[in-house]
Amino acid sequence: MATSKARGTRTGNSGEGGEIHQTAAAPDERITTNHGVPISDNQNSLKAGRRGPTLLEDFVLREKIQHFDHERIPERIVHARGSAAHGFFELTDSLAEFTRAKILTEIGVKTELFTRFSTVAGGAGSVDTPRDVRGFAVKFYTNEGNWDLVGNNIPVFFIQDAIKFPDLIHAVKMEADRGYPQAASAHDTFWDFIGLMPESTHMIMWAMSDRTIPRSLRMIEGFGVNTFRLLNDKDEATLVKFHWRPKLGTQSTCWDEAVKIAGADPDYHRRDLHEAIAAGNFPEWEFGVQLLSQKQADALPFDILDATKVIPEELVPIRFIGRMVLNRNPDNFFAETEQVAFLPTNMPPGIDVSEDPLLQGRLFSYQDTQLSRLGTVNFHQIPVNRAKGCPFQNMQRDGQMQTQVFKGRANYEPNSLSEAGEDGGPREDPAGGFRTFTLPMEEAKVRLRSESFADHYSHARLFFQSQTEIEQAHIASAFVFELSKVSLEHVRLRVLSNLLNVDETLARRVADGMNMDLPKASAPAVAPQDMKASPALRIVGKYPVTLKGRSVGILVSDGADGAVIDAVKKAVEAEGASVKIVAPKIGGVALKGGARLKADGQLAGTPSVMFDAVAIVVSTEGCAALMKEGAAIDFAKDAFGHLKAIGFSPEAKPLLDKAGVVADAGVVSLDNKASLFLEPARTRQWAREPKVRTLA
Ligand code: HDE
Repeated sequence: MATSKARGTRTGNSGEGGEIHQTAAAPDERITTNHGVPISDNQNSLKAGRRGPTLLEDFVLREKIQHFDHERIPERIVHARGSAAHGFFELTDSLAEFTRAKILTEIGVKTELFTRFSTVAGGAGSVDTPRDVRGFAVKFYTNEGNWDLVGNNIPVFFIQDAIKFPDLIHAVKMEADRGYPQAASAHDTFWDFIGLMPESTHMIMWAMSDRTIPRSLRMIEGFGVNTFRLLNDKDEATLVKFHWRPKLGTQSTCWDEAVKIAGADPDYHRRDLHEAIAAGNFPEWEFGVQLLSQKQADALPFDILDATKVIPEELVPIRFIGRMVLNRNPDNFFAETEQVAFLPTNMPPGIDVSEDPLLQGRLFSYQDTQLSRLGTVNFHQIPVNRAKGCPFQNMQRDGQMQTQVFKGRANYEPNSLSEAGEDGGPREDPAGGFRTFTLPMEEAKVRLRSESFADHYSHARLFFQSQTEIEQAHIASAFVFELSKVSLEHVRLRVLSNLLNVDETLARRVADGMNMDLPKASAPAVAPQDMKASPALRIVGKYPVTLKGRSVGILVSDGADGAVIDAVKKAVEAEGASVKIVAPKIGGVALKGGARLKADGQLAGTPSVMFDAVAIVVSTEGCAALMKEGAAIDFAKDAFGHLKAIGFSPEAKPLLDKAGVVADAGVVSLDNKASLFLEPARTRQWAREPKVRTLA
């Protein structure tokens, strides 16, 4: 047990109250009950005799245990697993023509923010790398009130109307009777729902793409998904879609790699974000908008109120107007990451919603869910949720966990108390307050879906046909993987019959991958149209070829050449990547010449899936020893299978041979120059893929 004489703690549970080193601690240092009573012994409960039963009287014990018993709050029904950081937003280009929201008009002003990334389907303790959509929620603490932009890393959604959300989520989560699978869409009920809901086809194409197995939270795009409105001083409206673009580019893992990371490091993304920020490598995103007038929107061949549709950048370009930098880790996971409550209804004056029926449902849901999660209407007073940079004041009073102490009698409005010299409290601000767009409407009240929402396949086709060959193969293979976990044959057939409306070759590849005959195409509500391909929808070829923000692992052994290790390390770090030394034992190795090299990770717990590229620098004897270690063989084999660059000292060759690594442009001897390894290390070796796996 740790002891601290300065703090006057005891040496242990020695009975008789233990030995007291120092009788008094300074009042601001001593541990107290929740009500401030100083505690003399935090090691022993109060007992009737040294070996006797514990007494009910022990309020110190009861308070501590009772608080602990109530430590958990209900996890989010969706997006339960999340990681977050503080940062700032800075505007670089003003939208004053379109909006009166100061955050979008005041160039150079830095606005504090808190951003939480999440997976959707798994529980709070689930792993970071399942195939899943990632949440991308940003709370800007603007000086006109909080603005919460609660988006995803995919620009479209599964459903068109909020009334289907509980069904979608029930279908994707663990199956109701058996309680599994956790954090996985590869099961009967999810695909049953997808097959029966053709409107989900576009989103499912994205979900089966590599976007849902990101390399890092620092490397995902973000989208507001729903269409919003900007309102200027004259209350004129412009329709808007919001975008986040990572400075490091959008990067993904291989599926096999994601599966292995789940075992090797369930907290892979959380750790990566935390470590990058702690090291001062602050992740950054560009913020962009697609702006369009109602007239432009009306001319599009799809309805911008339908969240299953994407507005191709080639049609309406993104105007980049600012940046977000995440530069501070949370101090306390629960207080901040867990208690943060995002509300799509949080918008400063000048930003407004559209009639998107998905968004309309969200306007109710988030406030409602916070009541069950945080248990009180006063959740806005929790520090991470509290508006900063502007007051929040109104006539709402009382309620559980009220922390404000209001003065005076003014708890209603209007009042004339100020005429009697009392404080009358805050008033409406017709000029500067939030105003809703005046939307002309005169229609029958109906429970119907707009016919303009009926085309379920054109955008799915657009997405698939805009992908590179590599990405198309990954999409087809992801369908095969997921559907092969579906035990109900009629469900697989229904999905295939829908896919036929997207792209016949895709449907055939998926059917072949399952060794099934193709059924007839399902009858679409509206015949799909071919659209002009949108290369912006790709990942491959779009991300920068760089080592910046990446990580390289160097596997070493006793007797390895320190100069080679050093050269690789220096070259890699000069490109902005981090290096970790992996050794058979955590104490490190004795290099050639006797110098010791410390290890950052032990081989069995630090497989190559943790890195973007690897180097293997060993001695002849070291290599012989490693060839008896399954973990060392897997290190090389997986790096090769996951299309990573492998730099090696000539002594490592037998290990590479045993691991089945064959020569190609990404397998580089470090004999000549360490820097030769850099070029392949900056990207994945896509050309190798057909050699290491059969894709659909
Ligand atoms: Fe959410 N969503 N959602 N969602 N959502 C929640 O709110 C909901 C949707 C998104 O890090 C919940 O505070 C409905 C689209 C993110 O805390 C809940 C519908 C998009 C997060 C809720 C949607 C999102 C949530 C659960 C269909 C992308 C995590 C906990 C109408 C634009 C925020 C909570 C965080 C969380 C409801 C659809 C993004 C239940 C009813 C579309 C990033 O209120």
